[in-house]
Amino acid sequence: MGIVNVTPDSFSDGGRFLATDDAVAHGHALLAQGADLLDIGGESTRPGATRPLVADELARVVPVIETLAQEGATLSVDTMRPEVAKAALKAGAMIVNDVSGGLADPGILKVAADHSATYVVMHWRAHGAEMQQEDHLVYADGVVATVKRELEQRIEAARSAGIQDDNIVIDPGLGFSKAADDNWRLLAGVEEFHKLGFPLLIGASRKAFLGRLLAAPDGTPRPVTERESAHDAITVFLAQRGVWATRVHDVRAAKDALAATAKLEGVTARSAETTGARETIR
Ligand code: PMM
Repeated sequence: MGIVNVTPDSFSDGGRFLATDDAVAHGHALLAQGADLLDIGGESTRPGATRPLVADELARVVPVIETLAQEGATLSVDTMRPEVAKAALKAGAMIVNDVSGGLADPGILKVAADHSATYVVMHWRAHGAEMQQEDHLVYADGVVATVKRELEQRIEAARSAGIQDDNIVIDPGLGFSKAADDNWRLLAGVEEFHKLGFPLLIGASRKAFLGRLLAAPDGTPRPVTERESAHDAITVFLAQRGVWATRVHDVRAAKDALAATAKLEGVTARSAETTGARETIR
C-alpha cells in the first residue's frame, strides 16, 4: 500500500504533496513502482497534530481520489470522518482506512457498511494531540494481548454497524499510543493478530521507533528520510508471515527487498530439491 499524504504536516512528507497535481503525480510514481493500492489521506495523525477542518480535508483528498480512480487505481481513503469517507467512496475509493477504528466518530462505520466498502480497523486510543500521553501508553496485560482485545471490541462495533466480516481488515496501529519497544513487540507478535482471522495491514512507514533504533551514538534519532532500509527489513519479515499489506512511503525499495527475498527463497527451494534428487540417485 503506497502512501499519498495530501497534508501540510505529516511527519515524513508533510507539504510535499499538498497540491492536487503533486499528489496525483506521486500516486502515479508509486503505482509505477509496483504499488497494489494507494492510501490517500488529508489529515496528519502525527503526535501533536491539530485536526484540519472537514472542508479542508475534503478539498485535499476528493480531487486526488477522483483522478486516480478514473484511471483505474485501487484506492483507500485514510480518514476518521464519515463525511470524508462518504465523499471518497463516491469519488471512487474502495477502502476506508480509519486509524481510529470507529472511535473518533462511529458514524464512519455506517458509511462503510452502507457502501459495502472494505474497512480497516486500526488500534487507536486518542487523537494526535493526546495520543502519546502517559496514560494512553499503559497496556495492563502486555501490549500484544491488550491491543488484540481492544481490536476485538472494535471489530464487534464494525459488525454491529453492518460491516461484513469479509470487508474487515485489521491493523495494530504502530506508533499510535505505543512506546517504542511496544512497536517491536507488536511486530514480533504478528501471529497473535492472525489468530483474529482477518487480513492484516501494518504501517511501520518511517515512524519514530525506527528513528530511535537507528539513533546516533549521542541519542539523536535518525532523520525520517533515512529509515527506509530498516523499514524494508520489517516489510520482508511481515511478508514472510503472510500479512495482507504493508503501508509504505518508498514502494520501489520495499518491492526490491521483497523481490530479492522471493528469489532467494526460490533458489533455496530448488537447491534443496536438487540435493534431494542427487541423494535419490545415489
Ligand atoms: N499510520 C499513519 C497513517 N495512517 N493507517 C493505517 N492503517 N496504519 C498505520 O500505521 C497508519 C495509517 C501515519 O503514518 P505516516 O505519517 O507515515 O503516513
